[in-house]
Amino acid sequence: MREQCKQIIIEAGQRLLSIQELKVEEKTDYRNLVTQYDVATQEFLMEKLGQIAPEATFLCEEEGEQTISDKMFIIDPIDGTANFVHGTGLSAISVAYVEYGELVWGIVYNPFMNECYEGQRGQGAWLNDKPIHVTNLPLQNTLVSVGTSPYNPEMKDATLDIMSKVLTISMDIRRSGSAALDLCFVAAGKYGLYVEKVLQAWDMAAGIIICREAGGEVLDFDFEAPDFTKRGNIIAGTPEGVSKFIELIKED
Ligand code: LIP
Repeated sequence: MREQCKQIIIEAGQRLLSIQELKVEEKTDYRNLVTQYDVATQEFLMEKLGQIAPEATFLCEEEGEQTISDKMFIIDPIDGTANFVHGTGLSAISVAYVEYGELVWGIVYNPFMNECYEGQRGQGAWLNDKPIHVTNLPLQNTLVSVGTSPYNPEMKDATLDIMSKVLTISMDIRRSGSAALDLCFVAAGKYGLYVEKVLQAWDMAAGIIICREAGGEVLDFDFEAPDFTKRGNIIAGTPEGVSKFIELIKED
């Protein structure tokens, strides 16, 4: 099933490489954007994935079905929409498949960098069909991504506090603008840790299973497994990196 769905996701991603004039609209405010390609990609994925798993429901970012059930897809048609609008190349289609409340597999495909990340429960994680694993470097020798919760400006001070803390225990910080890709960068050993508050289910569901299957630990700010069907916070990284970060925030 994952392979069939992957081909559909790749087809959807390829369509984003030949876009015409973007029609950009604001959702909640001037930072939270949507384009006709977000909506068209979501509609394409719902139609084609629905043919593979007709009994599954959909929990998707853009207007439309947001139904939680025993068998469901959780879809962000374009994670990193602001990046897509500004052409930075860091945007991805994120699809997770869930059965009876458990993540079964996740696929995050960035067509702009031709990177397809996958993870399947109990089977591992891959980048372009090659196995991936979190880094074995100590946190201080790794790059750390900190998300800035741009749709929630009330989080600014908390985010800057996290950045300040993380700078003391890592090589440097990065901010990509795509939660799905940040989780995959941890899985592929590019980052040692990724932290962000106020993410939606579709930002994180696929990246969570990819990161876990690559040996990463993924928790929320209550130090529990995040509920990937709801809005939440993410601490994801190597077990050592997550533990060091939690030690740091517990000191507060
Ligand atoms: C985005 C995330 C990003 C986060 C933004 C937004 P979108 O997803 O991937 O990390 O900081 O708040 O949620 O809206 O581009 O699909």
